[in-house]
Amino acid sequence: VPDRTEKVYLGLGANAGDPVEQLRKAVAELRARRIILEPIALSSLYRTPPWGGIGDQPWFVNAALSGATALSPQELLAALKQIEGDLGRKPAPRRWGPRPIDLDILLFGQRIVRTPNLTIPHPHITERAFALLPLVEIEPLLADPATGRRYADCLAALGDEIARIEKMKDEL
Ligand code: A4P
Ligand code: MG
Repeated sequence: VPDRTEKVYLGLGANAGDPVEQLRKAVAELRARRIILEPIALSSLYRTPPWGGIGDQPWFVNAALSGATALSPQELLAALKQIEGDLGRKPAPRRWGPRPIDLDILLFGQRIVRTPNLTIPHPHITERAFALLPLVEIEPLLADPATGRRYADCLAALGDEIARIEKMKDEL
């Protein structure tokens, strides 16, 4: 085990191909490539309606995980993009189109990162029930490092959005 690791939280999503299988493969690759190290916590899988005015497209399967990493934020982003590509994701023809896998860095320790290609905490996290619900499941007391606001409170404020999300019987 490397002597310097940080705890990170990733959001996983897919709405093309076999989403559950894609998410399982992504987790297997994160482990096999030692991008995410034990202790790893996995959320349930959730079926979620498309968010963000992305038009008529399939529902997503979303999940979250936490684990340790020895990588820097930029190295982690590059490693996630590598896995996305290896799992068949093409550079998107349009923004927010259907994707076989989407791996987002939700949180990286307590760090706040604002660079042109990387924003942590993830920019839309507090508005997205599909990201918050699995995140709060694995870490109920987690708070936003920038504002101190609890993610559980952000989620409660989204109200009716939560009701549309379905917890799945399948697991990661
Ligand atoms: N980037 C910046 N910050 C981050 C970060 N914290 N983690 C940059 C990961 N990437 C980050 O992302 C575009 C660029 O964002 C990356 O190249 C990276 O440099 P992308 O995943 O390649 O493209 P995208 O996903 O099409 O765009 P974007 O804006 O990241 O979309 P999101 O936020 O990923 O949202 N509805 C439901 N129900 N479930 C979903 O999972 N996902 C989206 C896409 C929309 N609606 C959804 C879902
Ligand atoms: Mg993304």
